[in-house]
Amino acid sequence: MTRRIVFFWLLMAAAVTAFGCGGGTPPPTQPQKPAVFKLSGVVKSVDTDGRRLIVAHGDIPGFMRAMTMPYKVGPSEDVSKVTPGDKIDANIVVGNADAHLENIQVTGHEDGAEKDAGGKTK
Ligand SMILES: [Cu+2]
Repeated sequence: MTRRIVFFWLLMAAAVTAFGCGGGTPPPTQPQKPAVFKLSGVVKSVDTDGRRLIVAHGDIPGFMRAMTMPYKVGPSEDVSKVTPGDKIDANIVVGNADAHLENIQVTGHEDGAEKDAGGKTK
């Protein structure tokens, strides 16, 4: 064991002593802060009941290359406003176990039709 590691464990022991440890229960593990990436793409299909979109998206720097793949939709999103062919911007929120889309904004349609904020074709 290096001196640095011994010092680390001494610090940990001191912290446990200082803050107490609730009768030996381990401290709660801190949930990892989710990473958020920006997605722009075209919706290929919508699974309203399963709350999933298949999206053909461009490169997402630091996350993945351009590809077509399914994404879960976050609980606060209105899936019904999205239809196949919509162009969307969204955040991909990547947690420990999965990823989902939030802040889905329909920015247009691949046929060029504009949509209003409610997702209806103008
Ligand atoms: Cu992908």
